[in-house]
Amino acid sequence: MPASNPIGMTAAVTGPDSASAGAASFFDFAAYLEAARLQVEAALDGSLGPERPESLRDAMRYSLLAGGKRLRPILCLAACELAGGTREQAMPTAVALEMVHTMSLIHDDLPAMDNDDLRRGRPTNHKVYGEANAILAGDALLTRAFEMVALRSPGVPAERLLAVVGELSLASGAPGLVGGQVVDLECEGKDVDLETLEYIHLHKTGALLRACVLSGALIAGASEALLEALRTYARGIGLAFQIIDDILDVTASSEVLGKTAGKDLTADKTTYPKLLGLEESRQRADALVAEAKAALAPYAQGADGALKAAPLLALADYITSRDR
Ligand code: GRG
Repeated sequence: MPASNPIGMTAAVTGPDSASAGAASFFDFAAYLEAARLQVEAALDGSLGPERPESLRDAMRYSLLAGGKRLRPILCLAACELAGGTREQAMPTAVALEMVHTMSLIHDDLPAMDNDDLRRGRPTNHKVYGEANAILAGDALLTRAFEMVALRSPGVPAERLLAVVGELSLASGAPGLVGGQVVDLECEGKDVDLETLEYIHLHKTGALLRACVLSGALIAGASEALLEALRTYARGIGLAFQIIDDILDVTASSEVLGKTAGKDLTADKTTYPKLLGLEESRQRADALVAEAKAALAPYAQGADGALKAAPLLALADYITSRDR
């Protein structure tokens, strides 16, 4: 039974094994997503303390509270719950992940990088606050992210927080976002093969999505077996997410996307549709999502019959069905 959710996509309201488990296994993904999103929005709103000067606080808040799908924090919360933890335990880290993501969007939009005017349906940070302030707002969000984990995560054992700091560092730095961005910029205007394209996206986009699910699970003290399943899940959704992003860049409007559509073509970037065509790109995204979901099959149903992995399974489907 499809349901339209409040962020503009059609979600399947389904359990992970609805065919065999019957009506009791139905999971209302639209309701789940909206409730989690509202909790994340409230936590984000409360996360920026009395930053001084006010101009810095305004620039940080402008981008952090500009909307967006909040997919990364929701993935973190869902992974924590799958591993037996609570939303309260994971929320500071979920906020931290959205801060890192927002920082990367602010910096990506700068004239020295992708040079864009529109993000999340509004003028980009540097268009409103100037380039220097946009860089500094990004820097402040990045460092505040680590503060959220290290100093504002009550009730989580210190060694688990240390592991989360490790994942966040790997995802943000040269082994993740920064490395992927550098290769992406170096490849502009060049012919890029599928292997290099995959490298770019596993680092630029995939690394942070991986950190989201791993850190959520680490907070709850997940087993190595579950962490390994989540690494496979994250690889699948990370690449699928980017393939869909590439497809939407050519098929959706700037109005719906909230960012400039057709950007990859004008920046002469290699994309999945350019290498594989639209149809094969979509098939590849579907196959990656199927792989991601298969990795979580052993965790689909808890001993108590609860649909433990339902949110992560539905989030994987959402990645390919989203329209923005
Ligand atoms: C300074 C440490 C440091 C890193 C910056 C700029 C940069 C390095 C990396 C660029 C990373 C980047 C912008 C990747 C694109 C990821 C992507 C597909 C973003 C869109 O994500 P959505 O669709 O956006 O989830 P919303 O707005 O919904 O959150």
